[in-house]
Amino acid sequence: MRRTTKLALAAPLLGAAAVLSLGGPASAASATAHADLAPVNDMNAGGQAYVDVQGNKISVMIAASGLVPDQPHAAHIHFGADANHECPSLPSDDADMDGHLSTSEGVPDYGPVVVSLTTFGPTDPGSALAVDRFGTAPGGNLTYERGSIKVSREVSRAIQTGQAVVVVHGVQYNGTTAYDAGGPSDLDPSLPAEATDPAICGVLDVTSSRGVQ
Ligand SMILES: [Cu+2]
Repeated sequence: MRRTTKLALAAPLLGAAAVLSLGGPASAASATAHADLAPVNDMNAGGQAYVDVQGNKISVMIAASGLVPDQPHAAHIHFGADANHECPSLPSDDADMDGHLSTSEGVPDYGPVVVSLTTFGPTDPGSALAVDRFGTAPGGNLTYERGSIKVSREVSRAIQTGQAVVVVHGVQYNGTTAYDAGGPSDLDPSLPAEATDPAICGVLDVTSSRGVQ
């Protein structure tokens, strides 16, 4: 219930920010984008992501549910110039045919991490697995809000042209609420695959824009 209320409030707020930016410097391109987050692996999870771009700064809001409760969920914006700008799907993108989509198996679709959606501290790709700085989804619900995240011109442009993808990681394969299955993670063999495999994913579609780039 709370999630729905928050989403209903957030969309107009982001829209208002875009309108206000009309009075800003002509060089500061702005856009708002939205992603419908759908399950990548076999989980009953989903959510919404909103990104507001103002030049080289972005504000991000994510509301998701059905995630593994009380466990860290790495969340990123992914983009690669050579990627498909899509989310991966089973079984076609399951390269090793183990029945699960790993983060690496999705890279041809969504590209590498370009922004780490941490709750505090650095947001660069080097923080992609900073598990102590991501949301933990109390009760399976993830609510994330962070403003003034600095991004490169390339990433700003990728979002403004609908080529960036939001991915929230952390899945459940064996019915427990711990990250303890799926074999070793493809990203960090010291972690179980459940901790890093993608849970929900959505392409950021531009909902309004002004002065692209
Ligand atoms: Cu990611």
